Amino acid sequence: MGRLARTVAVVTASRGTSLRVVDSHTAGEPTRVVVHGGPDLGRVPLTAQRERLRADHDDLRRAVILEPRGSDALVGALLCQTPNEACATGVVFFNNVGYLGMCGHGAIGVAVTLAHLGCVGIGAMRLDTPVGTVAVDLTGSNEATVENVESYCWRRDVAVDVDGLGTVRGDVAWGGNWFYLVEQVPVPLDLEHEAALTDTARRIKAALANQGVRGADGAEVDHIELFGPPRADHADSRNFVLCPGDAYDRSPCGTGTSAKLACLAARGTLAPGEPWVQESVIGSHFTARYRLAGNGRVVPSITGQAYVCAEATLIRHATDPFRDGIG
Ligand code: PYC
Repeated sequence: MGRLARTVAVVTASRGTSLRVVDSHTAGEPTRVVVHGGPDLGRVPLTAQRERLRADHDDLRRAVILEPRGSDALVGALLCQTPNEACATGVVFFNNVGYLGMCGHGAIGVAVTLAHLGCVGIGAMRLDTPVGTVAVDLTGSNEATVENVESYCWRRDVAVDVDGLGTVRGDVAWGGNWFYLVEQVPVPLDLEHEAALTDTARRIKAALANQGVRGADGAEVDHIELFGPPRADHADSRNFVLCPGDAYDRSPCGTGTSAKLACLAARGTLAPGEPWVQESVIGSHFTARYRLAGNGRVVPSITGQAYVCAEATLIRHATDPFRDGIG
């Protein structure tokens, strides 16, 4: 090793831990893929890896997502081993407050990132996640279709009394995360009303929790999805999705769009194979379709575009009081 390289190695080692990340955005929603420096979680099922990450390495999530290295809007994706030979990689998604089941925009971001790194080519791959394997078809260096986990409408027209809003009705559905989907909201779905939309969604979420509305197996309904008419002629609907941790999804939300398809299928208003164009609150789009799973559930496919926007080394200096993020 030359003198300069030796000096660099010593300086780097004295800094503490570093993580290699690749940032992308999918329809405006950021994904930060941790490609090097994460913990070895073992070659065990992804549910167990997620629990190990949560129990023993939550500092990684905090360092990657929270300020001063990240932001509340970020979704992190830790690439990990998978016992499933059919999968290109395992992936655990996380955000500013915890861990996600699946993440549709994130899966598109991971596929585009893997291609950017030269790890995969254009074509089909599978990703292993804590809620099941998903198939990803990378159709170009910036476009992919994710065939998500089976999705279903769990309860239709569930009424809750919401502070300041009165009675609100919505469906509870699974799309890889739990959603409450509301068709009629008194606030326009525009960015200039972001604060009011966030407040509305937070009140609805609190009402669900207080009034005992939960998903299957008592799961918390932690994503709120509000719908309104689209702006673009080619779109079918516009949404605003509040994620756990109170950041709104800049994309139309892949798991939220999956939940929407499940509800449309349950109501008989969208046929298998028919396209559904979901617009986000920032005006970006996903095109979605479903096929029937044969058990009353649907298998959604979500197509979207992602762009790599940064490659970086996150440095967590040993003496940095905010090496694990702020908060
Ligand atoms: O695209 O599924 C999604 C998602 C979940 C949370 C943020 N984005």
